[in-house]
Amino acid sequence: MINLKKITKKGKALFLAYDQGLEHGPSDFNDKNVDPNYIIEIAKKGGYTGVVFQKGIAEKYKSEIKKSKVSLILKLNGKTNLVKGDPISRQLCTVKEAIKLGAGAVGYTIYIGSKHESIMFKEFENIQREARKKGLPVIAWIYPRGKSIKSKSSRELMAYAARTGLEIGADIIKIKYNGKIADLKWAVKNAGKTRVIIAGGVKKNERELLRQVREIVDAGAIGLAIGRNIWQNKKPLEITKKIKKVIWG
Ligand code: FBP
Repeated sequence: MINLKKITKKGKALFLAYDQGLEHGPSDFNDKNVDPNYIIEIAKKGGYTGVVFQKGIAEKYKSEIKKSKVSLILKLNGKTNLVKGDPISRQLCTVKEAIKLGAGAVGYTIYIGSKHESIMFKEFENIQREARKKGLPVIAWIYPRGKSIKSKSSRELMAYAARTGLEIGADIIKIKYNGKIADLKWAVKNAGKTRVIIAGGVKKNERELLRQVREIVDAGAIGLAIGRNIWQNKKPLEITKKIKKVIWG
């Protein structure tokens, strides 16, 4: 089994996700959170077990990330949201480069159901093999997307995403929660020994967010990789503290 100690605490995880500048564009940002240093500061002061960046930010802010002592999770692929149709996210960085940048884990997004999924599976295969050799954990963001998935239920898709992660050799999979705890429990079961974390999604009110975190923990997921709900919050450290209390007690 791969060692997840660098990116977990007592077996649980809280990652601060900040790849939205590429995935969504600057529309997610304001004057404060547009600055990667603001995110590094939250990750450090908030005691996050990892911070997710693309290669460019990891390079330009290398010394600040190192100083923060927060584990770097390097996203190895990405895309903008400007292209429409079945999504494909291609590799933008190698495992070797990630290690050079000090990464404690690497991440890769696969859009299952997209007509391009086989290309992403192929890239993931190479990344997973390379990461295994170096003892680096691999986190797969698995999002069902594309024309072909329209008729499938969210329960079926969530469990399929989780199971895919186990089948392809991910150490952790990041999936989206449909809001039904019974469905998430089933997805976690399908992931077997692969750990499950949940994406934050669009910013919601505090009560709703904390209720979801409670359910995520109760369903057996090990935590979250969350972005907008933290750095779009006016008091990111306060909300972080509340989330941590639910995860770690
Ligand atoms: P959020 O907590 O902000 O949703 O971030 C989680 C995340 O998985 C990011 O890593 C990624 O950029 C984004 O969500 C993908 O969102 P989308 O569903 O729009 O593709």
